[in-house]
Amino acid sequence: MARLTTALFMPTLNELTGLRAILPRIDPSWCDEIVVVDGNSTDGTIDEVAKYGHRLIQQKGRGLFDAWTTGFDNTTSDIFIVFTPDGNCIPELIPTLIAKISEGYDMVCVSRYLPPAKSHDDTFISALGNRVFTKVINLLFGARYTDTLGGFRAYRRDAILAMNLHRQNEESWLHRRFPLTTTWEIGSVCRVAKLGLRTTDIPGDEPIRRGGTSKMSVVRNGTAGVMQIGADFFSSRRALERAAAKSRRAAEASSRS
Ligand SMILES: Nc1nc2c(ncn2[C@@H]2O[C@H](COP(=O)(O)OP(=O)(O)O)[C@@H](O)[C@H]2O)c(=O)[nH]1
Ligand SMILES: [Mg+2]
Repeated sequence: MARLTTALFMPTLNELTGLRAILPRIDPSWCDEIVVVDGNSTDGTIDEVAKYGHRLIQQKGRGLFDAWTTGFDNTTSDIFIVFTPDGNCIPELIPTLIAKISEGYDMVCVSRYLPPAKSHDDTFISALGNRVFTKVINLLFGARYTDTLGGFRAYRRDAILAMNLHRQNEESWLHRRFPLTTTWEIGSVCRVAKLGLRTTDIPGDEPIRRGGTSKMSVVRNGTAGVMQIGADFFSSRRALERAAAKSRRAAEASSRS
């Protein structure tokens, strides 16, 4: 089988300290594309990325969901890896993620709760939130995830298209009115299970964040997460396939014009 190509996507918003520590540990030969999507940083993040010659895209929209989508829409590789350069992800795991997808998985999650891995960054609330979300999702979708909120993952490009992850916020009136998705984590774990795609977890510690501050809001993300699980649970597989087909047609039409 031909070698799969890989895109590494990194979102940044005032992440200079993290970038200084993490970028030297990323070997560009691991990937075919490296794209940084920046949310208009003002702390020198942009200059730091430029030193490494990675492709930098300034986000036009706002928020993390928009950053994920911008990264995806600007890459073409077979594998799409989401990696936050804030110290929370171990770059040396990237080759393992690529190898696992190449074995035939559609999504591979770096799990902070699959022994012997552990999170050094969790607060009491985030640890509890993770446990509850993972238990509920496993129960509702008949899955066996160990970390449903971790963002460090590899996806097969075709699987993202089939799950319509990049267009989730446009799927229905409900999604447009109340953006249910703050990023892709919850949609993907629900939809991989719904579509019967292949997934696995690999253990990976979550080191402490380097500098900067988390922009994650427990209330906002928690509420959006609960609403999204509900929306994915009650919508049919057929509706998901229709939404994915609609996005595909829209993409084809815009590439022709
Ligand atoms: N492009 C972009 N990146 C963001 C935005 N918000 C956060 N980030 C980056 O996304 C990653 C995760 O961010 P954060 O909100 O701090 O979440 P946490 O680290 O999971 O607590 C970090 O690398 C941030 O710099 C945003 O609005 N746009
Ligand atoms: Mg983080």
